[in-house]
Amino acid sequence: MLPPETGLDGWLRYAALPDECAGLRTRYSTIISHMDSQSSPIFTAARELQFGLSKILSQNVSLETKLLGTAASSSIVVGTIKTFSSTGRDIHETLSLKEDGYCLVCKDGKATEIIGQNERGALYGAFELLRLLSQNHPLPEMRISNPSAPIRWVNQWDNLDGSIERGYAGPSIFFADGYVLDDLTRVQQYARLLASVGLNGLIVNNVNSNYNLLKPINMQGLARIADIMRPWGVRIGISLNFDTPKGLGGLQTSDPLDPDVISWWEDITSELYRHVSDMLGYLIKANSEGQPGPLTYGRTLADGANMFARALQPHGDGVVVYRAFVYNHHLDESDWKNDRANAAVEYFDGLDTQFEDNVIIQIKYGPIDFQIREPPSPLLAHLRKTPIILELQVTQEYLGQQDHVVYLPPLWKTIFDFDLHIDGQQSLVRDVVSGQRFNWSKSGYAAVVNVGNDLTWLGSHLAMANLYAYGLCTWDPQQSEVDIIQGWAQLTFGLYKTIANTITNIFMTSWPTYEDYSGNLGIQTLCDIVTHCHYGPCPAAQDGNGWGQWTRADAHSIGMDRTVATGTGNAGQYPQVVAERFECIDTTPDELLLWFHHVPYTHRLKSGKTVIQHFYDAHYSGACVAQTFPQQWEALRGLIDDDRFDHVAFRLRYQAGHALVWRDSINNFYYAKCGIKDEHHRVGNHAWRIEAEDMTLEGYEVVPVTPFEAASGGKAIATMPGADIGTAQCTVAFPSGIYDIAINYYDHLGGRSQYQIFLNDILIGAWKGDLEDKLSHDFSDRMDGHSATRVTFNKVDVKKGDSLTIVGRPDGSELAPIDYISLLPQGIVD
Ligand code: GCW
Repeated sequence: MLPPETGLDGWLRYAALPDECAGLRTRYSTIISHMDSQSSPIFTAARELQFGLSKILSQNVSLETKLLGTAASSSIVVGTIKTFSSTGRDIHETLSLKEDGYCLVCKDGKATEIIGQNERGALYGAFELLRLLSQNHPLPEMRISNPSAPIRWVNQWDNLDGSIERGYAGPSIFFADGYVLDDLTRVQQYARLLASVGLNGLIVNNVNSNYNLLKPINMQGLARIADIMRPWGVRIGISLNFDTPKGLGGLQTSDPLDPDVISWWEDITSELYRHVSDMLGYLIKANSEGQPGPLTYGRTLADGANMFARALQPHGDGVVVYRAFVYNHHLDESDWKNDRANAAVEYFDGLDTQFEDNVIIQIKYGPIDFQIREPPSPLLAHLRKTPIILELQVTQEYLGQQDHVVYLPPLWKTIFDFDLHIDGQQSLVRDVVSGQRFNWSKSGYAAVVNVGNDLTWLGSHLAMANLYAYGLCTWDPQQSEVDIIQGWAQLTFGLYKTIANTITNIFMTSWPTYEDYSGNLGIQTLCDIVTHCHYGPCPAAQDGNGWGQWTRADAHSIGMDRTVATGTGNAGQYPQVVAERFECIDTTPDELLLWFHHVPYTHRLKSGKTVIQHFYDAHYSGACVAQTFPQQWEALRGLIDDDRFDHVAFRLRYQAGHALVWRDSINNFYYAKCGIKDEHHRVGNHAWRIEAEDMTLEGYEVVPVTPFEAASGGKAIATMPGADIGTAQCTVAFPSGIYDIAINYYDHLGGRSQYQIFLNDILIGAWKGDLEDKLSHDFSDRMDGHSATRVTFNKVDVKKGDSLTIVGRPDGSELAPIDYISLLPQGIVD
């Protein structure tokens, strides 16, 4: 049996190569580091190589620090262009290296050389060598590798109290109870993971920032974080609250043009640089979702950004990253012209030339908010002088919160590869972001990652693929997403072909599958945005509020009219070629139809299907594909350790059940709205289902569920007030046979109910409503689309006339709620 693994090392496990492979590799004797300072990434690289070789090849290699002209062929030499040239080495091959790039030279009969353009580059080259060895790949005679963009950062939305906004993996590894943690071991391990995939910056705290971060004791804490991350080439920056001068400084105002405010920020900035001499700078969320900002004081966004920019300028290369996520969340839906998607361009238009040189605008990939599918933000096409950072999410806020597997690079690529046709010229988003299109020297990527102190980092082993892929995509956005997964799967789980193939199959279908059952044709992820959970289905939540994530669904039609001719004009915010494509229904791709157009449910897509039939079909096929994930995963049993196998298997089974909850909720909701039947008679017809409310109840009562579509038939059962047990019984009316028995129930916060199911008097299964202890997503405290879930007992021999009984024991406010039972003949999904 393979030893259990926690996931803590992520893809850096350095599993030993099988003897027959390891025996054929070079025997290394010495690693020569050109630097001996503990804080130098070169020294880190050398130590990582020493550690990696001891594990991958079981070779004990000595580490020396010296500057030598020639080294033995069994050595690995690590340094920078500068250190190599100082040894007299002719470094002509490195001419094309860009910031953070590296040159890896593995010539037969010569020492292996890792030549970084800078110290970080040397570290990235060392990780590349270790990746190649771990995967037993041949080593290149010479590989020059450069990142696509200088900024490759992560953002953490960690709060000082230790919670993490949109984090699904436990509390913060940085903060607790208002302060920076004393023990920063996990921070160091995080820096190692980030560096291993070429990520070079981290914003440590939530963009909804707390001004106590700037208290002296926390500045000392920030210094400790920076010190721990520096040897890994990861620099830190912080998010600021615009009102800190008032809130912490005791000033009367935080007006960015007020001289006292300006000098307050200058002083604070100097103080911060005394603690963190290489600070990246500031990330600012202002005038967004209730946060204060320059508009609060009648100033422009540029006034606000420039105040910080000027405070940073005396201290080196610090930048202000100003988020474009500025919008009014009290928009009036009754006005057909209102559109949150217009906000960024409206707020930032005209400001392009007004920003100081060290201001960068951080733009979420889509115009709204990390939805399952969005077109690129139109603001990406509006800035020429001011560089940008493209904001992605690794944490799966709207995409299943790590409890549904969604491999994100295929989604990201729809943005990277999109041609914005700016000024009539080819302008791929990735070329704008890299700085190439407008000759920016500082631009790039940021992803909200939100790792927590769970040993898996993100709450699920599979979700780590997205962090790994994020690093590789920012290095080279054209890299094949399949190659990325295969590399990740091998490094994370081992070299068997079945592992890489199975994971590739699941991953490459995961995003389209999630789109199929969560929100089609550009309608957005139809999750609950009103309770802020952003998890389970609740299509009604999109409309009737000021958040502006509207679908405008009524009894006849659906979609946002974003055309210039009759709608919000959003299509017109794109450069002409793109604007014309989105303005016209015929040239708008089906997958974004409802993003740009309001159409009847009977509108025919290019596929020939109507919109409503596409909804029904996609939900059925998506939920069906999700059922195959746990089955496919079975192929890995015994090939990987049981702990990680079981952890993933449990989540994939959960996902398969929740995909059915999604399917039925969305289909029931739209069927109720438009009354158009499913051509295939599936929606509302469940031949193998027994509704709990139709069973004989004792201690249980029938209760309505809100939203109605989150329950089969709109109703469920819950134990009666005061009852400590309830039973629901029925007589099986289906033909005798072998059935999978699935029970749909609700598992919410407030208690851990217990359940048993009996066939006649024989116990065939028992379970607990304790998913809150096992899964990572945000839970609600009631019966709804978040809490609806399923447990299945396979292959039960059932006779017609048998008695089926569920016994539920409530706990706290969780009243052992049950929705329905399905008796599924083999091969039937419902
Ligand atoms: O979509 C919203 C999230 C908020 C987040 C905000 C943002 C940090 O639901 O939790 O706040 O985006 O990006 O600022």
